[in-house]
Amino acid sequence: SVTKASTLFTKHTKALVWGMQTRAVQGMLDFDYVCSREEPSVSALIYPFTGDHKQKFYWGHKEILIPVYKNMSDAMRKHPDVDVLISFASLRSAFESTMETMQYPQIRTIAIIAEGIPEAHTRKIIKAADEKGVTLIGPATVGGIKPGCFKIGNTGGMLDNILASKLYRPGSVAYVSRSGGMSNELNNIISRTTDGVFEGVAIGGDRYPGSVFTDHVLRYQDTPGVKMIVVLGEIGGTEEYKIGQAIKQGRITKPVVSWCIGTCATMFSSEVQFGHAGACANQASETAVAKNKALKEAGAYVPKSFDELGEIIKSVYDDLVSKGVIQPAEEVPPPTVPMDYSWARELGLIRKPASFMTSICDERGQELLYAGMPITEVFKSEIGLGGTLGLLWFQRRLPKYACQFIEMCLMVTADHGPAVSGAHNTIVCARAGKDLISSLTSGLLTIGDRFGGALDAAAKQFSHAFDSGMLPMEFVNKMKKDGKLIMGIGHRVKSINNPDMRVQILKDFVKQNFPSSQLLDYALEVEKITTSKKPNLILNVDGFIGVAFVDLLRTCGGFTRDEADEFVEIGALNGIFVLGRSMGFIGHYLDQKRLKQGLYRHPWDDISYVLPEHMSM
Ligand code: Q5B
Repeated sequence: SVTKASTLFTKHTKALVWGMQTRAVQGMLDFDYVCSREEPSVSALIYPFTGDHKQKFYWGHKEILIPVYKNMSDAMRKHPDVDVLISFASLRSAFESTMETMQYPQIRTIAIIAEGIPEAHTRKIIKAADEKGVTLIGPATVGGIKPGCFKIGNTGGMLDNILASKLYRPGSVAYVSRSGGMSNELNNIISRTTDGVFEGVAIGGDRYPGSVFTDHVLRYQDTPGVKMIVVLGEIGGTEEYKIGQAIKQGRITKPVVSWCIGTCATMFSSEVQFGHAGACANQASETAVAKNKALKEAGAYVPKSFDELGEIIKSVYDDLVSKGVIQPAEEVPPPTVPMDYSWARELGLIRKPASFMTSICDERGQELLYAGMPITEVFKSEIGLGGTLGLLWFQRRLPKYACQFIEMCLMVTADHGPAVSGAHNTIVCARAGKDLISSLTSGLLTIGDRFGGALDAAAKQFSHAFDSGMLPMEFVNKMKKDGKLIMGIGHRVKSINNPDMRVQILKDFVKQNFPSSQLLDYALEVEKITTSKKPNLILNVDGFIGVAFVDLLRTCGGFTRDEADEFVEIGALNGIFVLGRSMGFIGHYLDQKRLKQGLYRHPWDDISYVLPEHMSM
């Protein structure tokens, strides 16, 4: 097999990342930045599921674009200086993509993050890597870190962790562990007890890791910057014995502090499989206790328990400092990396005025809330459409009769035939080939003072007159004097001789259920006066709903007087007609489509052309 590199990473290492792991890549770039690297360590991403494009990342304060390639060949060709590939491929695609990676001689190190790759595949990958002199880190690992130089993916955790463990500059202690999680703990312990980490690799917990403890320990032995080595082994396998042998043979001369996790396995009567696939002792020699003993006998510094690991590391380090082997470097503060907005917000470090406010609905949590009421509760308490409208429009859980009244209003306003302005427009629009939304809105846009949109104005005019103590007759006379129409009075086809049953139905309900109908009663007195003048000047459906709604808001007990007035003021009531009649307009649209009605053209004989006479000059 070809000799593998002993230095895997430098300040100039460039990597390709396989997989769209944008958070991990940003973590690597932030690490690079605090290490004062001149250039980002990630040259490009490979992602076979989208076309070639560029992805935005931060480099310190600046935004940069990093290319994403669909094909590995393009990435390799365009970035010949890359010698590391970090593979976030899934356990299903990792084999194929890693084998493909090894076809490119420029790649000297591959980190494989995926867990659960079939062992047969891993063994084939290892064989190919040995033949080609490629160093593997993983599978089933976060990877590794070389402070001041390079970080694989998510190793070392978030930036605050990197800073706390001083991983932005090299120390003198190199470590190798199986577990990625424990490598974070080692970063922490080593940074507290020594001048810091020189390099750390987590080889992964599989039975067949791509590189083994000895590979890295020997590299560290041959690396001048490394002054002491920490090995965090675990139950399962016999790799740790090879380190013991290398110490005995004098191949490893640097102090080795070592501990094998899993000594508690002796407390169990049967074999214990720990978290990692390889963490199981199949024979006595594979137990953590046996391996710790052997390493101690070989000359490694072995604590009595994991708790003492930090103390031993410290005493070995202090000894090296006192002998002058290690001369701790002066601390240089790292450059500041701006914190991500979302993270800073989560930590409560920043605040910003929101661009908009909302108070009716919250969809962010596990369950949708309507005015604070979970959607399951909306259904459980059977508040219906009226109750839902009460929550979303009025932010109140309205009494049952109020919910019923709202639903009745929606039902009576749902349609009034094809001849009314709005339905006519919807029909014409549908017949011109337009879609549902265009046809619906074309109908809705006709709703106004004269047609269907008189609810708010009626509510305001009648309540203003009533509240100011005007007698019904005084009100009618004043409106006439001012030359104003009374909103909610009058109908094109309905009259006292042809009463509007919709209004009658609502009236019966209000009389039976509302605690008070003062404004309605006032409006009915006005109606008596107007109909005495002309029989079609009835309190129409708009006017009825308008005044009855004022009674409802004022007397249902859910609103203060100011709140009730505010809803009228801001125009909530026309919404009832708009919502109800939308049902009808949609019905007319569908009807026209179903009846396959062609383009409508108004007949000439129904148009009176009243152009000015042609004038000759
Ligand atoms: N006069 C509704 O008018 C209509 C008067 C009035 C004092 C009044 C008219 C009006 C106020 C707005 C209103 C909602 C345009 C109506 C609706 C939904 C619908 C529709 C449907 C559905 C009808 C004749 C004479 C004149 C006028 C006087 C009329 N209204 N005086 N106050 N309010 N009302 N809109 O029949 O002396 O002869 O000059 O604007 O409430 O839209 O089904 O069709 O469900 O779809 O065209 O129900 O009342 O009468 O304008 O020719 O007036 O009565 O001053 O007096 P008409 P006009 P004079 S419900």
